[in-house]
Amino acid sequence: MIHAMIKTSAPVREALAEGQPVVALESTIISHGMPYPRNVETALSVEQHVRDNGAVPATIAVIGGKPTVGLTPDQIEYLGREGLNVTKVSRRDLPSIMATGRDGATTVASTMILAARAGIRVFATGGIGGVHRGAEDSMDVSADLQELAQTDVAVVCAGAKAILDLPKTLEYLETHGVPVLGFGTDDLPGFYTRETGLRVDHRVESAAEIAALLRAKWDFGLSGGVLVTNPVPVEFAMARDPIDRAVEQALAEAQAQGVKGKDSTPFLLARVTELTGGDSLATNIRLVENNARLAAQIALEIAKA
Ligand code: PSU
Ligand code: MN
Repeated sequence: MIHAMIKTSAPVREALAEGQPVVALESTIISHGMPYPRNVETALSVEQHVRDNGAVPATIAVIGGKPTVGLTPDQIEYLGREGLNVTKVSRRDLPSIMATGRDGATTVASTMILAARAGIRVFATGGIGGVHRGAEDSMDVSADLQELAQTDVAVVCAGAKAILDLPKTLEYLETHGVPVLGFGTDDLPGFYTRETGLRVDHRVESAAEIAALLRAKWDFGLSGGVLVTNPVPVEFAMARDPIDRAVEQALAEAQAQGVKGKDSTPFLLARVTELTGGDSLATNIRLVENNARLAAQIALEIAKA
């Protein structure tokens, strides 16, 4: 069941062997998504939220070339401290990092790949990558979307940041047959904000309902992922104006500095965090914890069946 090339931690291995609920967590959010030391604190707190809700956390990365499912606190601290010095690893980067025995932080795409090969079906993060604004010229579409199209993992997120072209992101997911669920909402959440004015495909009200949909999809052989969007709790949501302004400025700076390719998302994330001050980081942390909670509940429902 677990791919022979994957290294698992003892708690994750035991949970999987016993059919206990496990939730995958990514590591690019640690190295490239938040500043040190809040990134490390958040990663550890998110793991604790998974445990408090009855599941086993499996933070995922490539360590010394080994796809690793279940990091130690020391490994999380290392990835967080190194930050941008750690290689950001998406699907296309996995072979070289593995073959050369290096370390890498996994994106949503590569975390899905490792989770699936370990037999984990539920994954919590903050925001996914998507179709970038101006993609009609740059063709910058995150590999996260293509992974959702093909890998059998449910990804719980708070939507996607407005650094992206959200209508095009939804179109891409529709084309590739990826269901976009709204947890207690008809409106696609916008990461820092609860609403975007765009509609999700299907509203769901409980973890049990989500698990039933996942079973229907996978039992029927409809391969690929599901995007579960979970709005940030009201008390932590931000107003749209300051976020929109920060996003516009960050995008203008990226263009002026010629930032592109895999550097684009980390650059935009860091600039939006800097421009909006501590507020947006606090929101970011709370929404990932909130997603960890829901993911654990979904994993529990799947394990029951
Ligand atoms: N969006 C966020 N925070 C993040 C990311 C995206 O709000 O940390 C990270 C995730 O790891 C995601 C990756 O998979 O950026 C997408 O990068 P790219 O657009 O280069 O595929
Ligand atoms: Mn890209």
